[in-house]
Amino acid sequence: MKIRSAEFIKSCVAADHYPTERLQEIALLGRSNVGKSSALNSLLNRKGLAKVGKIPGKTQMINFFRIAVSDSHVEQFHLVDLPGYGYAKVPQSVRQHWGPMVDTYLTTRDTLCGVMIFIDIRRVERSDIELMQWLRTLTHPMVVIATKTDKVNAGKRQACLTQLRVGLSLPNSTELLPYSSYTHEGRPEVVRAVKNLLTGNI
Ligand SMILES: Nc1nc2c(ncn2[C@@H]2O[C@H](COP(=O)(O)OP(=O)(O)OP(=O)(O)O)[C@@H](O)[C@H]2O)c(=O)[nH]1
Ligand SMILES: [Mg+2]
Repeated sequence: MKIRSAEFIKSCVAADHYPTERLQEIALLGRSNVGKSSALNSLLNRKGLAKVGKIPGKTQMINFFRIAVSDSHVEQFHLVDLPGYGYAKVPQSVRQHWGPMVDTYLTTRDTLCGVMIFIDIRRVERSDIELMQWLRTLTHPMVVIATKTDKVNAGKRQACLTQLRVGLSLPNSTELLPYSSYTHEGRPEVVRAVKNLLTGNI
């Protein structure tokens, strides 16, 4: 699946502002600062398309991107970059707003065909476990991405992935893909997973 173009469409907080264009959507979910926006850019090979930040809480709205690809099964789709959850330093007032915003998106958006959940390969936190428990009740097709693999020695990767699978109680049927936005490690596998979500093969 070759990326032909990738463009930002709009940022939204409320459902009545979501794009009306009915393309299939894949949402990127995960803790603040785990690297969702960076992954979106690196997967698409577009630096700066989604805003990235050193300080958690960079993405504060629901950001829609239109992606066009060369592929026999898929032409266009949306990637949706969501604000992160679970970072204590984000003010309570802001966190209270994000919850319902993301919840509304995930529970009402009928073009949503899958979610990519980003977890730091180095640790599973309580907020990750809570997110997974809640997502299971929504039954969206999902893949889990273990991010920032460049932070872990190659020799320790497998142990970290096993720990992550156990920590999240992930069944073997749920894909767990290692990825680094810095080195692009795991890119072909993640792109394949995106295609599988779009074509209903996950
Ligand atoms: N080492 C390493 N750092 C990364 C990687 N991906 C992202 N980062 C860094 O992690 C920080 C957060 O990245 P973002 O992409 O903004 O994270 P986010 O999940 O979108 O965060 P929110 O928008 O706050 O939810 C930035 O300083 C990135 O440079 C990675 O694969 N490896
Ligand atoms: Mg972000």
